[in-house]
Amino acid sequence: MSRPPLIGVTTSITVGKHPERAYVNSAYLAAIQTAGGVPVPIPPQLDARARDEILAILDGYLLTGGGDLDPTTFNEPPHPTLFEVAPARDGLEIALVRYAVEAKKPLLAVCRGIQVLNVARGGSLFQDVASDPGTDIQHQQDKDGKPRDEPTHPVKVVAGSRLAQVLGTTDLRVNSMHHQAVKAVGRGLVPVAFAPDTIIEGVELEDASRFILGVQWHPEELTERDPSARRLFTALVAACR
Ligand SMILES: [Mn+2]
Repeated sequence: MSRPPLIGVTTSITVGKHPERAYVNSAYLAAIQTAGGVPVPIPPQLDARARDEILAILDGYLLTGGGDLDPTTFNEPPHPTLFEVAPARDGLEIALVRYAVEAKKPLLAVCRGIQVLNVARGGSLFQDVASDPGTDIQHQQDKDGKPRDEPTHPVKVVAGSRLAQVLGTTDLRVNSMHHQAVKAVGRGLVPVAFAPDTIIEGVELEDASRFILGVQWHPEELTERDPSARRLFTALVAACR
């Protein structure tokens, strides 16, 4: 195509505030534009008709970070530490994953996004990593006042995976701002990156010809300092061409 790829970027929704708003961190929009794509924010307030119309026009998708998924999406009772649960957003993003898989369009899923990707494929989540499964790694570095763009724990990527190929490395240090994590892995997904405590930090679709990748860290905050973070976005845009 001659025009640059249009990349749908999912947005957060204000929970318990009035007026209700959709919003997205600028870092996602900057990362896509720097990589040559055109970001198109998708608000959770779209109805099914509007959602399907916009999804069909877009060339690829970026699932962004945010609050916790409603655990009813994976048939578990809610944990008391759940925050910013937004069923409208869950519904739109789960529909988006199913559409991307069926329509064979590229998808990069960041932080909450990897969790949505997993749940949309029938997987489940640890609802509060600190207590279940429990860990001595701080996966919520913001709680310690660490800046969002500062790497905090190592990740090992499976050699030969699509993710390793895209990142250009199997060893990296990542930032970490997640309350939850992938537990049971969803259908057709392969875990391909791990923190030292065995928490899953990356998944991809088994079908290696497809660009469906999820990472548990926030590469959009690391693009200035880490070439592997930039490569995730340039690879997404390239896969959409
Ligand atoms: Mn982490």
